[in-house]
Amino acid sequence: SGLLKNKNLVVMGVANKWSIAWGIAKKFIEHDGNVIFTYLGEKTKNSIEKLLAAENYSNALLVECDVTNDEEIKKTFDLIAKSYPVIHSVVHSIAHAKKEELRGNYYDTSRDGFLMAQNISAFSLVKVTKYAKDIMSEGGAIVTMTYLGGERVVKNYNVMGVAKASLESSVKYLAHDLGQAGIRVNAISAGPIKTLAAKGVGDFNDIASVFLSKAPIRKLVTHEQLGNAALFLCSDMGTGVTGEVLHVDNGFNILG
Ligand code: 0WD
Repeated sequence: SGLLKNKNLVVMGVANKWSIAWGIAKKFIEHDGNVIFTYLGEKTKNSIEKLLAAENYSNALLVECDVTNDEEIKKTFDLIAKSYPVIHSVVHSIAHAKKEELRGNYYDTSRDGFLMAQNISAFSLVKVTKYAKDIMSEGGAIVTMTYLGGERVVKNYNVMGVAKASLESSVKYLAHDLGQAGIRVNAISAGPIKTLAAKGVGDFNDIASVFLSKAPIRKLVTHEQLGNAALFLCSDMGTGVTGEVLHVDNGFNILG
């Protein structure tokens, strides 16, 4: 049977069928997990409902959650607790920056653009963790999505790279906070994959073609591979792993 049998998992950040979060959710469903979705905006809710109907998984709980709003994050987990008094995992697959700041020079980043990227892409994990942990009474795993641009300079990634550095550091501090509660906190550092968010990054196609020609395994990573990594981290296979940034990037990060 599935590796997630009897586990309740919250997936945040499905926007459409290309979303990394959808690849992860499908894998969780395949492994018998009970998946709860949070979404931003009514349009997104409709598209998740369509995706779920196509998977014959129509009874999922869907909760609206704008992660810039503390009160809404709290309400989200209060509402989830009414149907699922215990959850075992949260997948945070959310990021946002101003499109015009994902190109050109980093020094041109605006103050509000910097704060917005940090707010949505990094701080949100902190608040989500704060409210999720209260219903993770059996322990479990929190997983977020990051990118190499948080460790090194990747052309055009700019303000989002700095937000990912903050996110990866938050993963370590949160892992430290919650280790004794049996809650593991990890990040998956994904190779470039064509999604709506990726389209916002300047010259994304160039980033993808350099990746294709140089990664030790000369392929783009797939949604399924990212789903499998999240499955590992969120299942009992992943016990012992916390505060980690797991690269699922066909080895690209080892190159100098
Ligand atoms: O190459 C890639 N696509 C990579 C993505 C490589 C490595 C990492 N990642 C990361 C992203 O930075 C992000 O953290 O993976 C995560 C998921 O991104 P994705 O699957 O590539 O993109 P997408 O399908 O657009 O999902 C991100 C979603 C938003 O979509 P839009 O396009 O509408 O901004 O994050 C959600 C939203 O659904 N989101 C929010 N959710 C709640 N509250 C908010 C918000 N304020 N803002 C954005």
